[in-house]
Amino acid sequence: MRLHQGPTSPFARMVMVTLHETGLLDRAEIVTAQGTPLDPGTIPVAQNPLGKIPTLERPDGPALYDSRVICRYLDDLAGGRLYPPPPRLWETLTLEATGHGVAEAALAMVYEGRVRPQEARSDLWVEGQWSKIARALDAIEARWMSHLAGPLDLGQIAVGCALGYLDLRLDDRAWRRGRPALDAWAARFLARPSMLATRPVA
Ligand SMILES: N[C@@H](CCC(=O)N[C@@H](CS)C(=O)NCC(=O)O)C(=O)O
Repeated sequence: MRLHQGPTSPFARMVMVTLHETGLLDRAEIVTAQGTPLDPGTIPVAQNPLGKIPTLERPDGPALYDSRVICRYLDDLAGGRLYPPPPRLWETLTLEATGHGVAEAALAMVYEGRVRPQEARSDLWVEGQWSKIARALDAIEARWMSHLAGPLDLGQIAVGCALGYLDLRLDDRAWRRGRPALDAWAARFLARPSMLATRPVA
């Protein structure tokens, strides 16, 4: 397998953490790729026409994307420990989607400041993205702490990687303020060996 990924991408990190947690890291060649919506750069568009990382090339089938598909594929290869059976599965997938939504909104804020042409930037739109993140983190603090305390799954990995991305790129927003339970969980989760091994390098 060949994984195209980027050292600061929260979505690529979800896949890298899954490789660590499933013990499959040795089976994947890790290739660094970089691109933006304005220029796909070294992202393999022949394998992923959306021009995004992560993308996983497989020896025995078409390339896989996006990160949710890749994580599920890797977990299946490893025996299926990180997606529990229903009914808990529905919680896991919803929490995973919440982590993705936070990462997507954060990436949109970062692209607005770094990639979108100056004259097209909108503070109002950036604040709209932050509102999504703030609401999602409040919901996790209020309703998801017992799930986060349970056995490791892709919901936890997605939330952990999304929070790591907020620390990396939107530290000034101080997401921990007013969310003590999530703060305490993140402190423990970010110290997992798989999270330490995949810390983003800016
Ligand atoms: N939903 C996708 C999102 C992937 C994504 O947006 N990756 C970013 C890097 S963090 C990217 O490739 N950006 C380039 C682009 O959007 O053109 C996933 O989960 O894999």
